[in-house]
Amino acid sequence: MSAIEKTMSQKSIDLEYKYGAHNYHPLPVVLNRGEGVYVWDVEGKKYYDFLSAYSAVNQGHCHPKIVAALVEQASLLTLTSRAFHNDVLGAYEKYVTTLFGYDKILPMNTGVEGGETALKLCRKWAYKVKGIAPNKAKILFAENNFWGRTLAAVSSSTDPSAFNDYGPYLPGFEIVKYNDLKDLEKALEDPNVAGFMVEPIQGEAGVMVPDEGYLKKAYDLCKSKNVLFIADEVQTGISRTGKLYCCQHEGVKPDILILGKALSGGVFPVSAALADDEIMMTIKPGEHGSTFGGNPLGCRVAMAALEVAVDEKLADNAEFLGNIFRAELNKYIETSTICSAVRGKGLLNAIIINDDEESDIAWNICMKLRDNGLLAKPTHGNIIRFAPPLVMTQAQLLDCLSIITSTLKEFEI
Ligand code: IF1
Repeated sequence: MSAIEKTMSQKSIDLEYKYGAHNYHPLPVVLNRGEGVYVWDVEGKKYYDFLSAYSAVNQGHCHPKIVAALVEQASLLTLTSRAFHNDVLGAYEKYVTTLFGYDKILPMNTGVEGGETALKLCRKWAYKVKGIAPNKAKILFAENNFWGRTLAAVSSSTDPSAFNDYGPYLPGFEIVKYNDLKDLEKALEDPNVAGFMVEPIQGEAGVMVPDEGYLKKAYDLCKSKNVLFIADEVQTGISRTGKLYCCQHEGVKPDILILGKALSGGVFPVSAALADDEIMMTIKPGEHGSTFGGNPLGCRVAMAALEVAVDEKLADNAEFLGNIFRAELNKYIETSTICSAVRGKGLLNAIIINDDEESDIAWNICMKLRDNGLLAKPTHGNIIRFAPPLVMTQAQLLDCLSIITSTLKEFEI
């Protein structure tokens, strides 16, 4: 295609290809505007966003209340580092710990930093409180977990595309089968186990929803062995699954709760680890932190994002619309030759294309969805994740269901 014929989108894509690392394979669409459940590409085409930046934009794109908080604080004070106090952090900490029911919060930036913080708290607690011998603490993770891209995160991964060629790996991590209480119980026999970190629903693994009662029983097994239950709610938190955080569906209060993504409504990187004092106070001044952690800009944005989630009852809306979404898709699946299941909770859902992981049918379906005005992306080959912003109306959801089912029909055999 000559330079003259190149579209604006293609020009942007070419720049990324030439000057950026090739660490992603994005859907070929170039976005330049977002508002609520919609995004627009540089050619002016409008789409429903059915990924929400992997559940970071639960409050909808560019929510006016969150943007206003960003703009106002950005003109006052953005960053002091934790070398000094600022007038926003304490108010933020009080608001979040009260809302989630914990003694304290350790503020960080990205979701994986929240996970790293939780694991460091777990190890500190293991040595200072549980009394495990130095450097002997073990932490359990679920098979097919995903909690980020750091060396600790990939050291706990069972996905070769996540850990290949990144060794040597961090020791002291062990894997148990997800949604398998027998496997967890067996692993907990080791007195050096200090924690079990788990996603209440495994997002990247393909929206794997465990059996009803798994989280509560897993929590109880951990408590029976004085092991910390650590919930990674970076993707399932902030109203996505129909509760403020997903463990609440089973009345489980994790010993350490990890939040990120929609904690800031997708406006600024904000994450956190929440815990009660017995755990949180094991880290002393100077033993953990980050330049941006607890910065006033991120704190103001996060408070506004949480207020939106609560005031606009996003959890109730996610629950209500999620039930409609799964019911309608289950009707479609009854007569589908390519779609074998839909699963999820609230507005974190996925459909399974009954094809092997290697086939590109899910990718082709997402390309056609794009042409039809809806953006989604496959996870692991034959699974398409559907996670719109939680501000969606019933009418918009029904419109999206019509786009999804009519697009799937184009691929029926
Ligand atoms: C990528 C996946 C999703 C997460 C959970 C912690 C983190 C994530 C449950 C780390 C991040 C993101 C990372 C992003 C794509 C996306 C993703 F496909 F990678 F696996 F959502 F499923 N815990 N997930 O889902 O948070 O450090 O990224 O802020 O790396 O490609 P982060």
